[in-house]
Amino acid sequence: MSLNETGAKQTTWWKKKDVKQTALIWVIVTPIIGYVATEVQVRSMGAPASEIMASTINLMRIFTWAAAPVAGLVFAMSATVLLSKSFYGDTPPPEAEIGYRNSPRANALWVAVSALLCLFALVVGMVAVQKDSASLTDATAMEIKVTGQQWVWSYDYTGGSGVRSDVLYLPVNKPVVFHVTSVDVKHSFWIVQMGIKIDANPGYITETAVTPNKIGVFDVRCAELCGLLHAYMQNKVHVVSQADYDAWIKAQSKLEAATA
Ligand SMILES: [Cu+2]
Repeated sequence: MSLNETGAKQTTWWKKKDVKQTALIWVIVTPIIGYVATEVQVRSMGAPASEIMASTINLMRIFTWAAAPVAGLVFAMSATVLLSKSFYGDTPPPEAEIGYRNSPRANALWVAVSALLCLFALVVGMVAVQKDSASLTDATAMEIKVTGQQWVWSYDYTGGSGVRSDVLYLPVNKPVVFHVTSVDVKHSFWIVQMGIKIDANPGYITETAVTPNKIGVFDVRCAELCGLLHAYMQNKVHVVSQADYDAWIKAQSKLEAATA
């Protein structure tokens, strides 16, 4: 207890009922927000099919858990105010007079914590981007040209085969660089479970790279609203063994020779 300037007894700030209530709500909602937000994001995209996706999911978890206490505090303060500060009298309540009092210490703390969180997100994010873009310069990578057009993706396999297809086949554990472009409007090439996404712009070639590390069938989507049938602009990527991939390329080349 301490005395304020009018001589009345004043409770220490952290012993006040509002503060205790806010702290309690904060402690309860923070883990709920963190858990629900990470799990909803992670599960909606399926199991990772590349190292990049695994590290992206990891990054999403870290960022979401770092942000959860901030969201929790905003929620707790709002809930406290909404639940216990309603007033129905004709005249303003006495505490309305002291409602807006600036606290330099609280401001300083808020700025410092925000700055630290931003710095943390920046550094951790830049390290992840650096790591992910390393595969772009891999000399052993195979190269595929990706073309977006309303509303289909097509793939040209370089390396002399001359094969063009509207499904993507990739050998497992082999780095691949995509050269992405569009013939009409802007699209965005996105392999969901491999965690890569890059704009497909008419007149430009953008590049992204990945090493698929799991055999299976995964989703390719367009991630840029590109017209009426945008939602249907999707197909599959089949990740297969090197032998199956070679057989598929061979079969496709024969097919194209026969129809030429
Ligand atoms: Cu599109």
